[in-house]
Amino acid sequence: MPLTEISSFSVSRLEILDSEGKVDPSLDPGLSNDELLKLHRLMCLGREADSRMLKLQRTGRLGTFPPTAGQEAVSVASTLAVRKSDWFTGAFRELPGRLARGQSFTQLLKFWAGHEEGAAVSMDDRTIPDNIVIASHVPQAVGIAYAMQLKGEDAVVLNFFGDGATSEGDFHEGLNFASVWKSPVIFIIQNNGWAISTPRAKQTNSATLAQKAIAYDMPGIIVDGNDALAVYTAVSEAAERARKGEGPTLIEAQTYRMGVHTTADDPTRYRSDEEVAEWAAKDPIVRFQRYLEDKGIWDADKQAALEEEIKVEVAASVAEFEGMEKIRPDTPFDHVFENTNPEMERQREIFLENIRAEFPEDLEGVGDAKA
Ligand SMILES: Cc1ncc(C[n+]2csc(CCOP(=O)(O)OP(=O)(O)O)c2C)c(N)n1
Ligand SMILES: [Mg+2]
Repeated sequence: MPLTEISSFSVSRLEILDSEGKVDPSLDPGLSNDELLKLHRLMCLGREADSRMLKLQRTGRLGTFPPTAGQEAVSVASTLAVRKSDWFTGAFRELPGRLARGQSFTQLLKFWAGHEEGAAVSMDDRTIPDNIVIASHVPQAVGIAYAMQLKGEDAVVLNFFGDGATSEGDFHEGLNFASVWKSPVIFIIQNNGWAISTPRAKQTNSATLAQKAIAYDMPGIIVDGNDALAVYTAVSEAAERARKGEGPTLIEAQTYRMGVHTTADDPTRYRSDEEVAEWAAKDPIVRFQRYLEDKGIWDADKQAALEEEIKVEVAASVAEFEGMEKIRPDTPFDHVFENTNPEMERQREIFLENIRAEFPEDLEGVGDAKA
């Protein structure tokens, strides 16, 4: 009986802009100047919005949230590579992509302030709110894609999640069925090397995350996630395949979160200053800016003017957010079931007792709790 090789595989990595911002002309996706400047503006907007959120949280004006600085290229370039009629399903580190998608910063602030309106998106926008339960939105994204197939629409679904999510059963179940049904999903792993304090090496023994696509017989590719052009190219190709009925793609975007996991985390306890410095030198925005300068369409004065304009825009959203009516801290209890029940009310009362004891100011001027 011969030993026959049934399958073999390789995994490729795409980088178009190096860390100095030098482009490989043979791979340049050829975006127009307007498209390039829009991409840059949205990455800068994401960075400023994120930094304002951090200040709001540190001064007690916003709840816990997961900062996105360092990961702007993945979500913005992916979003711009698909159409408005496609779907956007993210985890919780896609603030810049959400802004690129057209969600208002005020609404996103409401979301992180625990205001239910922040999660009330119109289905016409095809942009699903943040998903905190790791990987549970992967099968949901496949379900949306399958529905698009049944309805005969050519819409594709962007589905973002982190490296840690690839260890969850939901990830594998989602990929399996997307491939069986040839559903139009683009799975994008934001591989930032860490799942809170768990490093990538302790997450999986696989040499790459992209190779997990092989088992499900779909294309898997690694991209430099801090290179907006590489992300744009990989997502455009995946979208084109999906629209032709050729099924899903898995993209491993290698990136780094420059800040804390969430505002409740202290990363100095588990990662080194050297590692952070190494990634700071690969900043996706600085790199893109150099590329634009080399093309002769950008300079330091234009950058300063853009940053000023964005600061004003972000400040206006913050002012709108801060002007909104104060919400009762127990409103989440209103939204668990259509009709409340004794157990829910018992838990609400325990919650309110704790608030009364520790944060009585949160109950001032918000009216009575709903019974
Ligand atoms: C099912 C589930 N388990 C645990 C958690 C707690 N948790 C929140 S974020 C996180 C790590 C996620 O890591 P990764 O998927 O790499 O995303 P990143 O935070 O790096 O963007 C964990 C374990 C959760 N939210 N959901
Ligand atoms: Mg991670």
